[in-house]
Amino acid sequence: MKGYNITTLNEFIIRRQAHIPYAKGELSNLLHHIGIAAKVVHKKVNKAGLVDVLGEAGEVNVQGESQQKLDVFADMQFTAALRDSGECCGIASEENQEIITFDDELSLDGNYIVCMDPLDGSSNIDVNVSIGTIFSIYRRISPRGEKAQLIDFLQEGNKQIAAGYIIYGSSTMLVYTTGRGVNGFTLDTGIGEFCLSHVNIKTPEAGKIYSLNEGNYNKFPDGVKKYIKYCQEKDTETNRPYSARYIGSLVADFHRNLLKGGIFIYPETASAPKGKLRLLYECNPMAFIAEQAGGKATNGDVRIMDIKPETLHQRVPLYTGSRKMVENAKKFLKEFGK
Ligand code: P6P
Repeated sequence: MKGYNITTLNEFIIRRQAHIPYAKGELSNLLHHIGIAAKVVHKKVNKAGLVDVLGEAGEVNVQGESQQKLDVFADMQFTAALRDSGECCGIASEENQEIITFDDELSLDGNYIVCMDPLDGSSNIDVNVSIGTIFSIYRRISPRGEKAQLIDFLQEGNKQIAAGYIIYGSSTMLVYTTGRGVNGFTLDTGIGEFCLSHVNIKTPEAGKIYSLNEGNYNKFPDGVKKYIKYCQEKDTETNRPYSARYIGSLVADFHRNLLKGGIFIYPETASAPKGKLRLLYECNPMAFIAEQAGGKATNGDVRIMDIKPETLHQRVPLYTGSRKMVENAKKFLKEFGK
């Protein structure tokens, strides 16, 4: 009999594995290593103001964005943890132009690949705003024992085996799904464990929050402009006006809406016809979580997870969150134009 009533991430993963026939613990081991890297990055993020990890690393990443030192640190930590797991044969990261293949014997036999944004929202690091790590896990398509190939990474989001994020905020939480619901774990720094804190998260069917960067208003499609005005109109029957909430850190905006209900939108704009967010390691994992929590995720036309990726860093528009709000926003796009 345990002397405490907490369930740690590892206990939860192993307990869930017991329900999966023929599960050999490979995915469990991979998720365990992601948890380890998350704790290491948490420690560094929490000290960001104290140690010399603030400011730019002087490099720029494939997106042309200046790499903050914590970006580089997080990329290194998650890459090392995924390699150490022996279950992952390669990764696609926001911080690297090409895929990274792990060529040691154990990893070559790894059954999984991971797409990740090691530190999303990094422009918020030095102003102490919540940031996050996002990951998406697939079974490889290429033969085990050989190097991972690009085809392993260009799979539709509906092929994801698992997806999740870590939010480094007022507390550090790891939220993930393996297709059997969404669960959240809060890091208890006293014992160094992620402890189950949000069981079987379901996002409200409708909410009162809309999240998008209204600074881009003039560049939005008419359907988005009309939807924003709809959100701002007074109508007590439909709980409007909604509240505008936008942190500028996808993980933070998504997590708030997941728990409270709401819609997050990063649409195409005149200057960014495909939007800004990346399909493989931002939109697909968030879409998997949103749908598993009862919400939706679309590019304005089709389900995010049905989009066939063409390139690693492909961008797509994203409308995600409460089912009724996403469906309503789509109606505005259909009627007034994307
Ligand atoms: P904007 C952070 O750089 C990010 O990739 C996401 O985390 C966030 O949702 C988005 O960009 C914010 O973009 O153009 O509103 O600053």
